[in-house]
Amino acid sequence: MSAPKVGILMGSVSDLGVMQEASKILEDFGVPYDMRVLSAHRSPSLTQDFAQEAEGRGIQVLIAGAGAAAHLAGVLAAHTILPVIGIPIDSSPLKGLDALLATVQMPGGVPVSTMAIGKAGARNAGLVAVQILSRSDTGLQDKLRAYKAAQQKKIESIQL
Ligand code: RP5
Repeated sequence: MSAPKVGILMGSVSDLGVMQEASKILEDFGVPYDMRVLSAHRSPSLTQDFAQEAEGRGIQVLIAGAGAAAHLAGVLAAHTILPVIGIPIDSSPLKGLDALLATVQMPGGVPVSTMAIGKAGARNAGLVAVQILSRSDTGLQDKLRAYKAAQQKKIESIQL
């Protein structure tokens, strides 16, 4: 198996159903990834270690999903220069609005590129990771063009 180029992290195994939308995209584009449960609150030192070691392992992008008081993406961003894409997960009574604000409202200097709440956000996180990697990979550029063309074809084929 090839070395992972993307890290997919989630705060709890209960986030897996959402985060698999990101991993499916990476599989479709043939991008190797390392997917793990890492909690900013429940396993802070493991989270820090992962963030600090990721770049040296050849990982180029981190995708992090968490719900409620969602600090995972921000904590990862604090410990790495890799781009971090955050996904707010709708796992709390506030249906992800809490996670959205916690993920998107990073203080200046520590960016987290925040996607939409839930599955659409996870899917788009996978696509943004592919877009970042595609800047130095023409094969991925071709696959992204084909992905866009397929979406357009689907719309064109709708007959009401
Ligand atoms: C967050 O709390 C996780 O990312 C998850 O979305 C939420 C609930 O976690 P569990 O109590 O289901 O483990 O940290």
